[in-house]
Amino acid sequence: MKIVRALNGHIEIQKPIWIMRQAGRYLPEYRALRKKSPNFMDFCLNPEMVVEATLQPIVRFDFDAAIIFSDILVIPHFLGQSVHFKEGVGPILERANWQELLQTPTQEDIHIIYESIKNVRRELDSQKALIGFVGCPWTIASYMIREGKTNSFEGLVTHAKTWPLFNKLMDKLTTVISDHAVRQLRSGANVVQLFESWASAVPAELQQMWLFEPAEKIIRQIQKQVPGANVIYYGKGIAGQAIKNLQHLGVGFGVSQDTRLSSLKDTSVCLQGNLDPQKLLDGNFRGDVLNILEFSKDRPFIVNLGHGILPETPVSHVEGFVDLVRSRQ
Ligand code: 1CP
Repeated sequence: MKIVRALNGHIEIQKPIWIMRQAGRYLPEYRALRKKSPNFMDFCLNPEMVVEATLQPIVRFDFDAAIIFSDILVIPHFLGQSVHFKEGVGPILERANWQELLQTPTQEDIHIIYESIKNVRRELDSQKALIGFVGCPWTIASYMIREGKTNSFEGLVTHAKTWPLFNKLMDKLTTVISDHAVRQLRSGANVVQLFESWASAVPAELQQMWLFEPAEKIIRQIQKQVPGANVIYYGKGIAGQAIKNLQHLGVGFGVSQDTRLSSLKDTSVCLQGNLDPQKLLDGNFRGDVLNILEFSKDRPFIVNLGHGILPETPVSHVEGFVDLVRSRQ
């Protein structure tokens, strides 16, 4: 598996490629499938639909990896905080009974996700990696503590600092997220990606406590339970600091479009990403892709976007992107 080899420091001439959020909103076949299950959480917990949605981008683009169709917010769902997805607004999480939530274990129905992983692994070409994923504690907590308010991040950090049970919630999330990652790997995922999508909302003086300490605990727990596990840490907007703080753990790092690859030229870790999703949408991505390929030619690297693909992206642009990467021998 090319992606696993890259994560283990191997320099591939033709770089492996997959796209964050590749199994979703921009694909017509996904939208057709999704219509059959109006409730998004039901869709995530329907093993047949999950297998189909996971494999759709592989059938179409022959990516080097499939990412299991799920969501980072299955964790609050299985901790008993109900999650709704409102079209045009995003996820809305209801007010929870926090004392109870902090004391109860994750509902066992979460095993449906592990069944789906087993089923995908059986159907997927053996040369292609299956990626499992989790959201990191801060990113998940930032949705949980908004309790029904919509997607404004204004005042979130102050809210978190003054929220009486915030540290307890972060500890609980660290434990259940580690467990979710381990169980995905044990079910057949070859790689696990940690998404810290809202990392840049955290002020510098809180990065250690809210981002890097929980991430280190999760990664160490994964490595203890699954020796040799392949892990990618994606912290949007903070790749440089993440590498400084976590590189001793031997994981790969996602790089969002707001970080210049040249600022990371001295690192030897496996990097992933960096193409601006807006450029893929607009179709003016050729120069940037060539720069990424030039930067990565002597290092372990996974071609990807810097963040998730935008829903309006034309399928033909994705084809052009893949062809360009594969045309480099
Ligand atoms: O109606 C729909 O189809 C709902 C849209 C959707 C989809 C397709 C949501 C709601 N989640 C997903 C799937 C999803 N989410 C995947 C599956 C595989 C894939 O798409 O390839 C993954 C990896 C995620 C991860 C995720 N969910 C993140 C982290 C990654 C990132 O892009 O930063 C975050 C922050 C979420 C929260 C979330 N879930 C859904 C929405 C609308 C949101 C808010 C962020 C956003 O607008 O995407």
